[in-house]
Amino acid sequence: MTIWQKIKAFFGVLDYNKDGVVSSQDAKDAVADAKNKVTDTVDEIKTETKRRVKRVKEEISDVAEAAKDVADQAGDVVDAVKGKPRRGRPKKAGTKKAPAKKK
Ligand SMILES: [Ca+2]
Repeated sequence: MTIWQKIKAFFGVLDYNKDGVVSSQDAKDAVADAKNKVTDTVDEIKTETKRRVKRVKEEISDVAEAAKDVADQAGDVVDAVKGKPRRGRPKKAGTKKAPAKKK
């Protein structure tokens, strides 16, 4: 590398906004870009965190739903202990009974 190439390369590093002039504006632009990068990263993290929180809430909701079933079934166990006949699962609204199989 010739001395001139070295000077040009050094100038290229200092001339951050590539306007051909090394000035305080280069430093300002470099700081502004760094700030924007940090802001973008923070925004990405916020979005990802929101998405995960939403997903976790969905899963917790599913667990709560399952826990209700467990509570119902536990009641059936208590009834069985007491000698009551099997009640079966309550029919869900909108679910049709499967057609009877031919023998
Ligand atoms: Ca510049």
